Amino acid sequence: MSHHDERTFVMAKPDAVQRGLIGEIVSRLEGKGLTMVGGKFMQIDEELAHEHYAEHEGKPFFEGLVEFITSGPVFAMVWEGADATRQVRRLMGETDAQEAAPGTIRGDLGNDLGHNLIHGSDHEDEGANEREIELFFDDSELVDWEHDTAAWVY
Ligand code: RTP
Ligand code: MG
Repeated sequence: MSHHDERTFVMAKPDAVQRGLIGEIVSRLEGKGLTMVGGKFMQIDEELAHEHYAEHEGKPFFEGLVEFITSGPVFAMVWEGADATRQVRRLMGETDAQEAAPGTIRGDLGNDLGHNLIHGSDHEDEGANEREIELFFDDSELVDWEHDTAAWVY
């Protein structure tokens, strides 16, 4: 990992998997020049869902959120690049897919607030990226590599 790079946790949610949009999501992050350093197709269990969304425990939408995220397989990923956490959030768009701007993943392809295709670590929550990466991946599952290209790949 080069010194200016950051890693962030990303997930294609169950709706993205069901709709065949894993490739599209990966494509958009690749297209931006970010680098995938980890990825696994998996089923999230109740316990992992509670841990991952712990910040929302007790909120009225929490149980529905857990039910959704455990409803089918997801594709969990780690992406690397300069300012990667914030860059991914920009590509994702707003939480409510009905309000998200066209051009963003949620704005172009997402259905609504609950079905918004993609998760990315919150760049406003200090350390959330590292915490989430640790929750989903062992170090041995992450690959240290660099695009053998010029500076525009960040
Ligand atoms: P995520 O964590 O899934 O990447 O989404 P986010 O940061 O954009 O949004 P966040 O506030 O962390 O909320 C997590 C997920 O909970 C659902 N949600 N429902 N008022 C509601 O009913 C409500 N608010 C949030 C969304 O599906 C959101 O992705
Ligand atoms: Mg969030």
